[in-house]
Amino acid sequence: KILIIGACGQIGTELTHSLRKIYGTDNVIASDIRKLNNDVVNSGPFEVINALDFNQIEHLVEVHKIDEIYLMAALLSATAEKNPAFAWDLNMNSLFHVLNLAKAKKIKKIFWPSSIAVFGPTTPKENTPQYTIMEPSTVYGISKQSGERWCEYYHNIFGVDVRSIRYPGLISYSSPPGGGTTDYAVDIFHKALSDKTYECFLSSETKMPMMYMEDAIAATIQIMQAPAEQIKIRSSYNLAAMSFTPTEIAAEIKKHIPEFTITYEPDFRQKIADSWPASIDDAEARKDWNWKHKYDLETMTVDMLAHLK
Ligand code: VAH
Repeated sequence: KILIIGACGQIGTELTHSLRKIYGTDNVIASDIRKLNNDVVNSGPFEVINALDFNQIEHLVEVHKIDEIYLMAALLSATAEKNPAFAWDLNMNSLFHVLNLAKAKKIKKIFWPSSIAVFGPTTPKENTPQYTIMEPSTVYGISKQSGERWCEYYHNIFGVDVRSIRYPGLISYSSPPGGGTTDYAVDIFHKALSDKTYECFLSSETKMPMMYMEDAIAATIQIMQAPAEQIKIRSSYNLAAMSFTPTEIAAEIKKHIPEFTITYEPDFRQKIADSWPASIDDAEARKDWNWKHKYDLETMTVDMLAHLK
């Protein structure tokens, strides 16, 4: 059985639905820090747990006979800058708890999300390679880089089957924009429909790697279903689909909502965005477990607007 920790988050929400479709609702236990009244909670088994409480996680694993954990709980980049100590604690110690359960053979497999936030201002910005300089300058990025080191260590030393993806900015219609710096690309759709205008917290030419949530979920399930011998990288795989600027996504939305306008008021998140790559080289993921994306800016915009209308 599968346990998703952080099932009410941006990725967790969609991941829960997709995994339940594949493995059956009763075989996918959703959990989060609080019981929200949403369809993840109401559509199948749900438990309230604190990702920082080892005993709570261990108890769930025993009671539900869990053999795989998807650990999706974390503070994202912008939120983490406001709560550095808690962000480090949550992002790191929840990972140690899950890694140690696998080390003790209580579970068989782990998925842990990393991020393009592991790259920093000294990383080559275009077509950022799998192996390169990584000096993350955000609390979130530092925690994700450290987490990658520990995943690889637990695999090499204790044989833990942990798999990870460096997600780009993710865009989805099923959860509201969160504490991510890339979440302007989610909010812009909501505001385009409700207000016909959007005040963007990044400058117009801020180019970032992005991906539609459907692709991100497909990649997550693909890497977890791949035979272990195909997973050559046990830190975390670069993954890419598209890159665009606020100007470009605004122009795409205007094709559907001609009266839409955008203004720019960069805030503290500009510095975070400027520290990240503009585009990512994900050749290893495409080679090792034949990853390929489906959605580009045009098809994503059509799908987002269709679901949010
Ligand atoms: C964030 N959406 O903005 C996340 C992600 C690459 C960005 O890690 O913090």
